[in-house]
Amino acid sequence: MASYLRFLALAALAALPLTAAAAAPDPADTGGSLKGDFGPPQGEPIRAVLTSPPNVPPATNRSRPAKVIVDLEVREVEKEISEGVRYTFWTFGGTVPGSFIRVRQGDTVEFHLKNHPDSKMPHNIDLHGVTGPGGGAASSFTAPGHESQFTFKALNQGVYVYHCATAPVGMHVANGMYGLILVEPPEGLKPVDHEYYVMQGDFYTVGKYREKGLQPFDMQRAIDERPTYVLFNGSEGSLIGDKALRAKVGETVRLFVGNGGPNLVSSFHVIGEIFDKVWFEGGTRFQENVQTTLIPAGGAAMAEFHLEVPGSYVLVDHSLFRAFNKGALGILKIDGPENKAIYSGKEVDSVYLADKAAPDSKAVETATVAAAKGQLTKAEQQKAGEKLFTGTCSVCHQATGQGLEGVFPPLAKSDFLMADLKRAIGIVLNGLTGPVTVNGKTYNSVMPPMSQLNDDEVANILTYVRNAWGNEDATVSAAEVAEIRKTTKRPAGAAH
Ligand code: HEC
Ligand SMILES: [Cu+2]
Repeated sequence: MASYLRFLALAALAALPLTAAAAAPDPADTGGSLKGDFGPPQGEPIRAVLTSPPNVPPATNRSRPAKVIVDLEVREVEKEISEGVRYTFWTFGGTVPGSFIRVRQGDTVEFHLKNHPDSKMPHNIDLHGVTGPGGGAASSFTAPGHESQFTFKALNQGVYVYHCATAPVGMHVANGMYGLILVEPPEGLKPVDHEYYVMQGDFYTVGKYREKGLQPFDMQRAIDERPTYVLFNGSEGSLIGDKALRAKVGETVRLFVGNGGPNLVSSFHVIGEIFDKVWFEGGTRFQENVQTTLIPAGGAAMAEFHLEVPGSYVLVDHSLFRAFNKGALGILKIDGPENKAIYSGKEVDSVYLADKAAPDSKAVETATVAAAKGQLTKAEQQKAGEKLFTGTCSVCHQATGQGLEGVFPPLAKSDFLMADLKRAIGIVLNGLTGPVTVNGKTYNSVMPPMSQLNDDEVANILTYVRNAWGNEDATVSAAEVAEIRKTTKRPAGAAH
C-alpha cells in the first residue's frame, strides 16, 4: 500500500512541467550552512568581546571571515536569587545567563573553556550554533582548575543557546549554565538604538518562593517540573528599579531573548508594546506585529520594536503565575515626552509591578537580616510591611488603607481590624467571607487567603497596617502568626 502511494506521488511529480522542477532559487533563501563567507580566516586573530546581561557586544562590523578567540570561564558563585534569598549558581562568566558571545557567519572560533579552581564540579559547553558532535560538549569536558580548547566554523547565522551538558545535565542547566551566542549574517544586523540580552530560566529550591536564606537545589522539584522561581537574567531584581532596561521615545530596541529552561517554555510578552518584528526561534525569517512569542527551552528569539509612548513596560512570561508569583518580570523604562494622540492614559506602575513598584526596594531584606539577628525594630517592620502592603493589599484596600465604598472595607482607623489581632492574622492567612461590619458599615464580599505570604511577611504587613493612617498599636511577631497558622484551618486551595 505504502509503495503504491509513493508510486502515485512520483507519477504526479513526473507529470509536472519541466520548468517547475528546475525552479529559480528563492532569493530569500540564505542557504543554511551551504552558503556563506566560508573562505579561510583573514587578518590577525580577534579576541571576542564578551558581555554580561543585559548587555550585548558591539557588532562585529566585519566584511570578511576572521579567526575569533573566545575565552569563557566557568565559575560557581553564591548570589541573590530573590530579595534576601541566596542560591549557588553555576555560571559561564560569573553571571546568569552567561556572557553573550557575538561572531559573524564564516568565522573560525577558537573556544577556550576554563573552569575556575574553586569550582566543585566539572563542566563543559554545548553551543547550538556549532556544527559537530555535542555542539562542542564532547571536546570541552573541563575539571576544576583546568582549561580545554576546540575550534569550530560558524556555518549557520542566527541566535543560539549554549549550555553546559555535564551530567546531570538538567541540574547544571537549572543552576544557570546557559547563555546566547549570536552568529551575525555576513552583512551584519541593521543598527538600532539599543540591544539588550534577556534570558529566562526556571529554578528549583528546597524552600518556598521568597523563603529567605541560602536555598539548596531541589532535584525532585526539578524532575517534577515544579519551579520555585521562573526568572529573567537569574534573579528577581535583575531588571527592576535602577537595573531596568532603558530607552527613549523615538528609539528602536532590539531584544535577544533566550530560554535556558531546563523545563519550561516561555510565552514572552512585553506589556503595553507590540513587537514590530520577531525573528522567531532565533532563525532567519521574521514575523511582524506580534503580541507574544513562544521561546522553547533551549531556544531564542530576536525582537525589535519602535517606542512611541513613555512609561514602564513590563517584560513577562505570559504564563502569568510565573510572572507574579515566581518572579518572571522585568521592566523596560521609556523616557520622553507624552504622546496623547497615541495614548492618553496615566501611568500607574503598581497595576503590574506590585511590590516592585514600592520605593524602598531593600526594606524586606533589611527586616529579614535584622530578624535573623534578633534585632528587628518596629521601624524596620513597618518599612518592610509598607512595601509588602503596596504589592499585596493596596489593590483592594487602597494605597492609604481607606478602602472603597461598599466594596472593600477600610483598614485605616478600622475598629474591626484593631479590636482583635488574632482575628486579623487569621483573615490574612485564611481570607474572609460573609458579612462584616467595619466602622458601622456592613460589607459582604470575599477576601481571598493571602497564603503566598510567609510568617515574617504577615507580621510585617500587620505591624505596618496597625500603625499607619491613624492606627496605633504594638508590633506583631512572626511567632504570633505561626501560632495562628498552626491552629486555624487553611481553606482548600490555599498554598500553604
Ligand atoms: C482582592 C481584594 C483584597 C485583598 C488583596 C486584600 N483584601 Fe482584605 N478584605 C477584602 C474584602 C472584600 C474584605 C471584606 C470581606 C467580607 O466582606 O467578608 C476584606 C477584609 C479585610 C479585613 C477585615 C475588615 C477590616 O477592614 O478591618 C482586614 C483586617 C483585611 N482585609 C486585611 C487585609 C490585608 C492586611 C491584606 C494584604 C495582606 C488584604 N486584606 C488584602 C479584600 C481584599
Ligand atoms: Cu556544568
